[in-house]
Amino acid sequence: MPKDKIFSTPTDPLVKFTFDKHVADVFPDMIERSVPGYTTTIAMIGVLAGQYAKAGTNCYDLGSSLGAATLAMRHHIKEENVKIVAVDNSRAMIEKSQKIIGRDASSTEVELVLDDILNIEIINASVCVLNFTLQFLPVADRQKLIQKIFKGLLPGGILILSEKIVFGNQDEQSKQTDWHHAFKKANGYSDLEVAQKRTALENVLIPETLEQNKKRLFDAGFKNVNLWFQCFNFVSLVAEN
Ligand code: GEK
Repeated sequence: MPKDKIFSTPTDPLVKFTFDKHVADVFPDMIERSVPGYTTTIAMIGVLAGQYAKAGTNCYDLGSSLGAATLAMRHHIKEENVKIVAVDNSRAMIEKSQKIIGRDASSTEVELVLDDILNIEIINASVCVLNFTLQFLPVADRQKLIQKIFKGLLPGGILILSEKIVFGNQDEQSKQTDWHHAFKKANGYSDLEVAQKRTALENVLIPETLEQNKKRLFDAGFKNVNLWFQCFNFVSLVAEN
């Protein structure tokens, strides 16, 4: 697995973080060492998809990157005629994921789509996944995306929403941020890498509170919203329609 060294040398001026070829090339290492619990969220997306995907429906992986959640779903779905639609607006990610998914022999159909998740249609869906993607959308666009997902889900369908979050309480915010940085350092990132990545992500990754995320889901019409996972300032929710 190629190692992420993108922010290892001092860079001035730092450019805004984008999901380009350099990032796609090191993405599995980057996300595993940066997002506490990432491997668990991927594994449980598979488990949940195995439970909720219905025959003859679509499952959506929105902001699919290299297709880790798509593959997890694919390995657990046993129902017939399910199609997984994986969408990402990074050409580098889609091209690389095409190769990775091409090497996987499972039978569930996968369609890769290079587009903005705000543009695509969501129809006949039993499972939708936003695994650390919503945080990269402009805040003003988030409600209409969640609304579109709600409308595209069949009765009994679910949205799995994983996000980095912030805390209303300043003391908790500062402690959880410290703990997250300690996690990154324990995974081999230097102070410089942590600091430069943080700056590059400013106004690119915009986290909200758990309450704001839950409210958005309820406002869209979801009946039940359950927190199934939290590790420091990273959470995952299951919303049922
Ligand atoms: C995983 N879910 O491995 N439209 C489409 N894609 C987008 C958009 C958009 N508007 N904005 C961002 N992306 C993956 C991890 S990474 C999370 C998701 C992270 C894409 C972007 O190109 C990138 O591939 C992904 O969302 C976010 O389970 O890097 O922290």
